[in-house]
Amino acid sequence: MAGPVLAFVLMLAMVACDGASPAAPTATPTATPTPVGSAVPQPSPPPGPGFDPATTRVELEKVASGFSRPLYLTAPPDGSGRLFVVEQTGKVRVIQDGVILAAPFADLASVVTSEGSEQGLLGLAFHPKYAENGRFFVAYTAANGGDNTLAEYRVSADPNRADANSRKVLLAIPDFAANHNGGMVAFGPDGYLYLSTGDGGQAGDPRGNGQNRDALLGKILRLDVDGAAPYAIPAGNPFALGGGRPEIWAYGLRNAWRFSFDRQTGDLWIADVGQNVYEEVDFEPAGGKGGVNYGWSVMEGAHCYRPSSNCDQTGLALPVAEYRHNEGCSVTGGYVYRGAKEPKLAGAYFFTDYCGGVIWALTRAADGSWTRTPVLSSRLSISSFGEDQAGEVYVVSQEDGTIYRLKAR
Ligand SMILES: [Ca+2]
Repeated sequence: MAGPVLAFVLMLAMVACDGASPAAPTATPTATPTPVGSAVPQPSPPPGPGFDPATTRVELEKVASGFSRPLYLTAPPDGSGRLFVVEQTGKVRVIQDGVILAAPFADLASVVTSEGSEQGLLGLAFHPKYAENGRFFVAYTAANGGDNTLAEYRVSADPNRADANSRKVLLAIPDFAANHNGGMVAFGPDGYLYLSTGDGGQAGDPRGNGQNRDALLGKILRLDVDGAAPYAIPAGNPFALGGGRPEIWAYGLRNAWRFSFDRQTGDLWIADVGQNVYEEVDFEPAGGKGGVNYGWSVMEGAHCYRPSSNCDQTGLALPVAEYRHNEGCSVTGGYVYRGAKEPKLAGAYFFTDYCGGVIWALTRAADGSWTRTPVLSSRLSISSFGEDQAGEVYVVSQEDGTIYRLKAR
C-alpha cells in the first residue's frame, strides 16, 4: 500500500517544485510554420447510437486481482483470449481463462529501474502480426540510470513465456529526472509503432523539450519496426525531410502517459498529464499528417503557461477536454469503447484521473461540441485502461492490484 501512496506524494512533490527548477527554460524558436495537418479537430463519425450522456453510467466487474503495482493491460492479436498485465517492477503477467498464470510471461526486473514513482516497466505492445512473428515491444526506464527505452522481445516456444534472451534495444533516450518518462507504446492503424516520451521531468519543462523538435523528449514518436534495424522512419513522418527529429509524430507534450487509437475510426486520443493546474485530453482525427504541436510548455491545457499570459498560440492544437486539479492530479487516458458486450458504451471515450478516480465519458455532439460526463466515482487509483482483442475495455487499478472490466450499468 505504501508504494502507490508514496508514488502520489512524490508525484505531487514533483508537480509542486516548479520554483526550484535548476535551469532557466530555453524557449526554442521554431523558424518555420508548424505543419499542423490536423490542428483543428475535424468531425469524425459521431458517437455511435450506444452511449447516451444523459442516461448511461458504468460499473466495474472484477476480473483478477493480486498484481503488484499494475500499470497496463493489453492482449495479443492471436485469438488466445489471454490478457497481459504489466507490473511496474518489471513483470508481465498472463490472465488465461480468468486465472493468473503462476509464471510471468516476462520478467524485466533486472533491466528496468522502478526506483522513482514514475519509473519501471511502463508499456507493452504486441506486433500486429504477433501470431506469426511472436514480436512484442516494451517501454521502460532502464537500470542504467533511467534511459527511456524501447526494446523488442520475442515469445519463446512456450506461448506463455517470452524469450528472455531475445531483447533488442531499439531506442534509449538519456533522461535527466526520474519523473515524466512517457512509456505508452502502441501500434497505429497504419502499422507503425507509436511511443510517448515525457519532457524529461522535474517541473515546468526546465530544458524546453516540449517545443524542441530536435529533442526526442516531450513527444509522440512514430517508428517503422518492419524496415531497417533498429527501426526505420516512415516516409510520411512530418519531419522526415527536415525541421526536426524524423522520429517525431507529435510534440508539445508534457507526459503523454497514455494514448490510444480508436480501433474503428483510427482517431488518436492523447491524455497529457498537466503541471500545476490543468489536465488535458487531445484529439487527432484519423488521417492526419502529424506534426501537431499540443502546446506544452507554452500552454498547460488551454491556458498560457510560459509566459503565463499573452502567450503565442499560433499553430497550437488545444485540448478537446480539460479539467482543473480540484478534480484530480494526473489524467489517465483510456479508450473509445468498440467492444461487443456493452452496446450502451459504444462510441464514447473513457478516461479518468489517478487521484480523483472519477471515470468520465467524453463524447462529441453533432454540432462538434464536446461533453465530459462523469459515469462512475470509482475511488480507485487507476493507472491505466486496457483493451482485449475484442475491444472490451479494462481498468487497471494500481493501488489494489486489481483488473476490472468496464460495464454499462
Ligand atoms: Ca524522466
